Amino acid sequence: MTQRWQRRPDGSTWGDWGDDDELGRVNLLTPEKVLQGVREVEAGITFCLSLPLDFPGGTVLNQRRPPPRLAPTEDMDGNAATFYNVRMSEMPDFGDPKYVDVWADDVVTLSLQYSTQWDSLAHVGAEFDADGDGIDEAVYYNGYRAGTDLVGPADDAGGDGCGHRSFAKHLGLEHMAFHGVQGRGVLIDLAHHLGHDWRGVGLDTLQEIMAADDIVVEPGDMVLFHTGFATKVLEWNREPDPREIFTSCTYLDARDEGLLEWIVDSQLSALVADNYAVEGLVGKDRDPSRHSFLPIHHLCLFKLGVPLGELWYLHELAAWLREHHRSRFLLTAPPLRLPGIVGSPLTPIATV
Ligand code: UVW
Repeated sequence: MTQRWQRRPDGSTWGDWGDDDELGRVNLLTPEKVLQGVREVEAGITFCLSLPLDFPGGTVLNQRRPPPRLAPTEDMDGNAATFYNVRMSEMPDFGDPKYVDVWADDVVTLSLQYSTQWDSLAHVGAEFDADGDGIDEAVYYNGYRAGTDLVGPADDAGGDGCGHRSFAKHLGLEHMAFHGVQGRGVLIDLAHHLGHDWRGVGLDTLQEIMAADDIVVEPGDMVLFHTGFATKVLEWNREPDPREIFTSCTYLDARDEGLLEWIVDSQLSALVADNYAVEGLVGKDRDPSRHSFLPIHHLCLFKLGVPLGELWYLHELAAWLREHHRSRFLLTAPPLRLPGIVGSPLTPIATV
């Protein structure tokens, strides 16, 4: 065990699960929490909580994240193999015409946070004086260091000898994948109560909605906010309206201190929404002090160790739960077990 910090951020969970912990509040997904989720299964109906991964379409939402490019694999000469029509007899060293097989193989270039995704604890860190020398350094959850534990092409240690040019030596999503992301999900239906106008939701409104729908969040629950944004993304059919995509539906109001305290106190294990970033990108901030651009990312990923789910698709699940006067379900949502990844596409499943 190596303690990587002398000072931890106020209100953080650093060290609570050990000096080498890389899971944060995912540790609260215990066997008992899985059983609590399983006990919510009554009808045996499943809901896919992912958008098709080539949505939202284009790069309007984020110019750094292009849509996936799917292609056939190349043959041994570097030519794109004929998709669906590669016969064994045409493959090098397998030219025996007695084989009947035809083959399809493909490859994708995928921005891991293009669509339905998990953000890992390696996604957002902060400049913070963790070693107590009076100078801020770039650190992540539990004191893991940029340049040492999370390396990029500019670092001497960049690359892992396996062709990865930038990766999380620590805090990557493979740890969550191996732990297994399963437990009780709780859906809070903002869209039903607030409609589709672009507005922030603070603690008062959240508590009113939770009281109206009889929702209780307990430690370890994974909390999902339905805003209706992903439903609009589907309606735009890969051609999102460049103005509406930034001004539709609700988001969590990160400037509401009470809401941030609720995230801390509720001990939720994961925070998920069907919108772009859980919180809003609300434009120029007049506060001149040094602070986080996205306070909920800072609180969850950097301080608490709470993974964020974004652009999940919650439309049918929300409708079914409302019809049956329920808010809880079994959620199964592992990321890819690809070592070193900062974000991951996934196909979460809700079982009711
Ligand atoms: C933004 O890019 C704003 O959010 P995220 O990286 O969490 O998707």
